[in-house]
Amino acid sequence: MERYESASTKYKKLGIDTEQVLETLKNIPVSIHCWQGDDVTGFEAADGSLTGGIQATGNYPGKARTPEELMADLEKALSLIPGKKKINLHACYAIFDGEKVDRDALEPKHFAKWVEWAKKNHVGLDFNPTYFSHPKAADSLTLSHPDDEIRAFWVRHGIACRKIAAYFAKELGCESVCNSWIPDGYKEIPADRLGPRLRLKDSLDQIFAEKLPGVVDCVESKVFGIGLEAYTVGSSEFYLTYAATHPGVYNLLDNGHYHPTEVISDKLPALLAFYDRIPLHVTRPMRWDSDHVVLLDDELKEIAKEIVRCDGLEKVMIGLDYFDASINRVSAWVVGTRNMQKALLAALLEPHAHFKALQDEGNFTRLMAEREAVKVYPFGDIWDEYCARQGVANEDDWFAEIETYEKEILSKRG
Ligand code: RNT
Ligand code: ZN
Repeated sequence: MERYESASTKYKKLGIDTEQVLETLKNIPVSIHCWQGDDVTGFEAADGSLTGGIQATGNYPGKARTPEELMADLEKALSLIPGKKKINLHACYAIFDGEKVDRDALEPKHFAKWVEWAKKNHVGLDFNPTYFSHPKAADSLTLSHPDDEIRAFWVRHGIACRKIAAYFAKELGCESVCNSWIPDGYKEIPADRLGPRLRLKDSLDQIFAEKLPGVVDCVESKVFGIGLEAYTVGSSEFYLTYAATHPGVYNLLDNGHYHPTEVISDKLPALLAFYDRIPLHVTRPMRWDSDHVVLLDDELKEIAKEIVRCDGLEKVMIGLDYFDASINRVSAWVVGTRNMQKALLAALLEPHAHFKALQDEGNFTRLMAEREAVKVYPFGDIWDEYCARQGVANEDDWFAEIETYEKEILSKRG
C-alpha cells in the first residue's frame, strides 16, 4: 500500500489518476484460449494428432485429457489472473454424452457443459470452428477445396459453429467472437492461385449469409503453415478485402502471422481508421509463427499502447493464441495472460494526450526524453496493488500455487 501511494503520487504528476486506471483495467476482457491446456488436442479424435500446418512441441507431463481436467486446469489459471476474462473454445472441444457427431452436425447442446461451466466461473465464451485435425482436412484444404462435397462439409461446419457462438452470446449475455482460421494452402508453387481464393470467397459468403445476433464474425489470415510454405489461400490481402466488403465480418490480426519485420502495433491504427472492431490473437512469434508464450516484450507493450491511445478499448477484442507443450501448461496461461494485462496497465499509465501534443508541435527532443523517463516509473507497484485488490496472488507468490497444483494434481495424471 505504501509503495502504491508513492507510485500513485508520481503518476499524478503526469496527470494520471491511478484509481481510474485500475477501474478501467479490471473491465478490459482478455480471452484466454482453451487450447494451451492440451496442446490443441481437443476431445474428439482417437489419436488427437494436430494437423493443418501448426505444431505444438514438447511433452511436459500433466496435459489435460478430458473436459473435467481441462476445466479444472482453467479454473486454477483463472484464480491466478486478475480482471475480466473470457474463454476461447474450439469446435474440437465439443463434449459428447454418448452419441458423437461429425463437425458438420455440431449443435449448441454439445457445448452445454461449457456454458454451465462459464456461468459458474463468470466468464464469457468465444468460439472457433476447427478446420484442421480431421480426415476431411487431411490435404490441408477445407473451404477452398476443389471437391464440392468436401467444401460443402466445411461450409456446414462454419454455419454450425456460428450458431453455437450465437448460443454462447444468448446464454451468457455477452458477445461471442467467432473466428475462422483455415489451413488451406500448398507446399509447392501452385498452378492456380486465384481459383482457390474464389472458392474460399464463395464458401465464406455461404457461411456468413445469415446475420446472427451477438456473434462477432471474423477471419484470420496468415503467411504460411508448416508443409504449406508456397501459398496460403487466406492471405492478408484476401481477408482484409473480404472484411472491408462484407460489413459485420472482421479481420482478425494474429501477430504471429506476418513477415518478421511487420508489426501489428502499426496495423492496429491503420485498421482503426476503417473498422469498428478488431479482433486479436496475441502470441509471440519466434522467427516464425511459433506460438510461444506471450512475454512482456516491446511489441506487446506497443500493441497495448496503440489500443489505449487510439481509444480502441471498446473496439479491439483481445484474445490470446499460443501453445507451448514444453512447460507447465497452467503456468503458460497465467504468464501470458498476466503479461497482456501488465502491458495494458503500462499503456494506461502513459500521458498519451501530452505525448501526442509534443509530436504535433514537432518537439521530438522533449518527446524522446519524457517517454524514456516514463519507462522507469514504478509501474510494478501499481500492478502489485491491482493484484491485491483483485484477490489474486502477486508476482512473487503465484508460482508457488502452480508448483502445488503440479505436485497434487498434474503429476498424478498418467
Ligand atoms: C493458426 C492460427 C489459429 C490457431 C488456433 C488454434 O496459425 O493462429 O488461430 O492457432 O485456431
Ligand atoms: Zn491465431
